[in-house]
Amino acid sequence: MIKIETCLTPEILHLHQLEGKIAVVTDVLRATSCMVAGLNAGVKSVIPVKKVEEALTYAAKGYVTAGERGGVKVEEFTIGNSPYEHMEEAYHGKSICMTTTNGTVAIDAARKSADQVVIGALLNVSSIGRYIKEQQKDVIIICAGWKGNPSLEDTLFAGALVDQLKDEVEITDDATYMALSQYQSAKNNLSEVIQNHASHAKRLSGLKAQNDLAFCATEDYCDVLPILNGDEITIK
Ligand code: 3SL
Repeated sequence: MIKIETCLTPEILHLHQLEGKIAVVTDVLRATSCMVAGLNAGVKSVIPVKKVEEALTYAAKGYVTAGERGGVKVEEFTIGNSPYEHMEEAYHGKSICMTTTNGTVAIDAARKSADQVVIGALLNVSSIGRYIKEQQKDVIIICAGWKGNPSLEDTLFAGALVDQLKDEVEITDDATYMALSQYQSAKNNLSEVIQNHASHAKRLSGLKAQNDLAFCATEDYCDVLPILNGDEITIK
């Protein structure tokens, strides 16, 4: 049976073993939602990097650059971190180099030892579920959280994924069980729960990003499976 565990924040990733596992990295608000939505719309690939300076070296080579610090677009970048920007036609067929406060940091941590890194959001949760059933490998869900703290929206994604897999996986830690029960109690009004209770939703509302909140809370908006290959995330 597939074993599944959840790391609620990258700060405690050192307590988990990633070798041989599929790491599903999520940052529902908003990094992985941007990646999923952009790739689904026609973006060719996403290159996640940890630092703004690194992204600027891609900018110098003519790449589109995207991301934020403190939720706000980095001035020199082409676009910020709204999924609506990532879906714009201007970026179809292009590779986007992206750096964000938590999401790309979690991807960077996962890539060091996981067997595969797949990018999850509520937007593509069923597609991830199907892939895991196909692969029959152990899984770790890595939630990006916010600056070392767990976040409600990423925990809900973990629960949504486990809910789909619950008859076929062995839950090996309390965090996964907590995520599953949190999701099961919120699943009929996910968007409201996220908008009313997630601290990052409140932060983003202050930045006038309310439209992103409802979009990122949409389960199964699309059916794509973004996977990290080398330095690039592409759709399988
Ligand atoms: O922390 C992150 O990686 C971002 O997704 C944060 S924000 O939603 O763009 O503020």
